[in-house]
Amino acid sequence: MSSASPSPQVPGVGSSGGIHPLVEALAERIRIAWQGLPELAPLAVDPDLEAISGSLDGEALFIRNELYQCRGLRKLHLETARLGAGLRILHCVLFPDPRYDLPVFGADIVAGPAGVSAAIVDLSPVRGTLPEAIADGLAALPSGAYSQQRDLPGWASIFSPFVRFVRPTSTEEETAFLDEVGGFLTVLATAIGTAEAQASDHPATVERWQGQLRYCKQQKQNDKTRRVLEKAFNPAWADRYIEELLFDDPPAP
Ligand code: BLA
Repeated sequence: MSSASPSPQVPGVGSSGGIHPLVEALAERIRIAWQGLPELAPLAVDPDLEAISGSLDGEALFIRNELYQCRGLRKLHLETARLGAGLRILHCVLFPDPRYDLPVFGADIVAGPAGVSAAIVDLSPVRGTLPEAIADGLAALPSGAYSQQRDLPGWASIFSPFVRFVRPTSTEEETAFLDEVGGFLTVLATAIGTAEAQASDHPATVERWQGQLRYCKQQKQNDKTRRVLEKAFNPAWADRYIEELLFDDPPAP
């Protein structure tokens, strides 16, 4: 197996092979949603984890990471990647500041040469169930019709009853998924707009922090993510990337 050596050059996102149209469109939708968030500010990221490029068996590899924080969210993370064998990935997680009663937003798209195999979006509770206003907001969203629903793996017990996990099989279904993610982001943005911080040592804050620890622990059980990163780079690098960037333990509030 050949492996790429990660190097800190900024890759040509959108050129040289490009990324999948759904990945591109959703990334744009997410970036636009972020612009409306209060006190949005870039979050420092280790330069050698921010933009990674290389090649695997002659194919271009790249990972682009965009990280921000805002009032109510401690870490907004969008990753767009092309990793070997034409695999395109969008990974987005918005981690709340645990002082706020907000859920974790997560979305993932995995596309291969044969099309999109996985598209998932959720607002996941960090303390029992979702805050009522969030659950009501999600319940009121129109839901798309998909011909192929997918079953969640065991570690996915962190997701809410509103989680959407599908394999879109047409442009119409891809558009429906895009709109659904847009709806989830609007529900979250509305909640951020009215959320008030509780004290760092409030028991509810501590519980929400523990809920984020659990969220990260469960996500790290997704062997599919690890396997792809190990193959494209190497096991030690994949481990560091997962532990330090994708699902690093949240700092104590
Ligand atoms: C599945 N994630 C996958 C798959 C791959 C990746 C290759 C298998 C595709 C398939 O089952 O069709 C790979 N995902 C990645 C990589 C990254 C990534 C390499 O994000 C990042 C570098 N995963 C997440 C988040 C969620 C998520 C935030 O990172 C949800 C909010 C979900 N991915 C998720 C789920 C599966 C998946 C539920 C299906 C797992 C399974 O069926 O076992």
